Amino acid sequence: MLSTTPAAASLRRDMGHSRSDHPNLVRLIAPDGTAVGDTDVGLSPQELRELLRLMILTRRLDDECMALQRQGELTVYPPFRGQEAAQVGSAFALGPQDFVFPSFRELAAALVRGVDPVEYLQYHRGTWHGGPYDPLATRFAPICVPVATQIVHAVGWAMGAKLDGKAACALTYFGDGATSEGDFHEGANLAAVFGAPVVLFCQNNGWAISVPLEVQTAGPIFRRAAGYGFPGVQVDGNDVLAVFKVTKAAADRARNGLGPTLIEAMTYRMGPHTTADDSSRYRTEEELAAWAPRDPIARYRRYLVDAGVADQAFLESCDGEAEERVATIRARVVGTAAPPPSEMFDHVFAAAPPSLERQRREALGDA
Ligand SMILES: Cc1ncc(C[n+]2csc(CCOP(=O)(O)OP(=O)(O)O)c2C)c(N)n1
Ligand SMILES: [Mg+2]
Repeated sequence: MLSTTPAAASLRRDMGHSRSDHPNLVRLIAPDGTAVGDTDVGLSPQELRELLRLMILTRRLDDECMALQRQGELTVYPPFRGQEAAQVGSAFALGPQDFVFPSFRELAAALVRGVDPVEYLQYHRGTWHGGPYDPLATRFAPICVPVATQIVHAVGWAMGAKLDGKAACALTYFGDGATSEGDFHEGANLAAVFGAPVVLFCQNNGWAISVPLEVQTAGPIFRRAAGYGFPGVQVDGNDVLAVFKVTKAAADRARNGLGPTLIEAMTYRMGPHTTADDSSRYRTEEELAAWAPRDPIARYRRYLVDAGVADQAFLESCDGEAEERVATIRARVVGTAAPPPSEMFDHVFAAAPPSLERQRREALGDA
């Protein structure tokens, strides 16, 4: 396990998760809620409020999932606290015809896309493999734990969409750590050569389990796009409007036949890697404290209230709705029964070979 040494910490400042280090970072709302760019991104006041409502709801759900795991109702859970703007802003920018290829930390994006969170959470409850939601109906591919493999799935889907003449794009989520995998390179290169309509959306949350960014990657991730021959953009991943804007532009570009875009959303994982991880063993309280004031929800709430788009009554309704909806989700998750043990022998062979039949009889005790 790697720790953050003083040298690594100073490198971290140089590589930076802060704006001064990256003058090209796209940011429309500063951490204190003031507008620093053109915040007219083409959304109506109702849609602007919807972004906040979704971030409040998904954070409340994320908290509940942590509690459900601690109570033994989920086996393991990877929280996304801190990454709400990156996921909500990007998923909100897609059209119904587009297809999302997630990693394993995108419950917020799933909810925005209309995936039933109870069906999604069956994966983490261990009651079904891969999530029983219908990927075709929701246009949200199954949760993908093998790091970076979803990138090549997305590129393949996008190449197919292009061959079929569909005006649709794929968007794939992956982390900073995933960009060290061959699948990232292979997917990006293939997408470029074939002009595949795909958005490569990297949530750079600073860590790949206990490996900090500066030990993982020596240069800014978004700059790699230039080497493949397509645009790369770095965005403040905790600024929901900026994320929406760059993702919408990348998706429009892809659907218009102009090929891929790499988006690097600078964000931070406020929780542990998963419920099986103790992040206090490898990162400091100071680092967490430095990210707290950059919270994506507090910043956007402040902006909307100051702009007169949201009022106290709206904020209270968001909290109330989140409580209610999450209570229903909890009850349905807890009420999901384990499948019968016999199911582990199903779904592999159309006609089970004798050896499997024998194992089935031994395991289930039926002759
Ligand atoms: C191919 C592969 N190697 C290793 C792992 C173990 N693993 C799971 S998540 C993870 C780190 C991923 O980091 P990053 O891509 O930054 O995503 P994040 O967890 O920060 O969202 C690793 C190494 C895995 N699941 N798949
Ligand atoms: Mg990461």
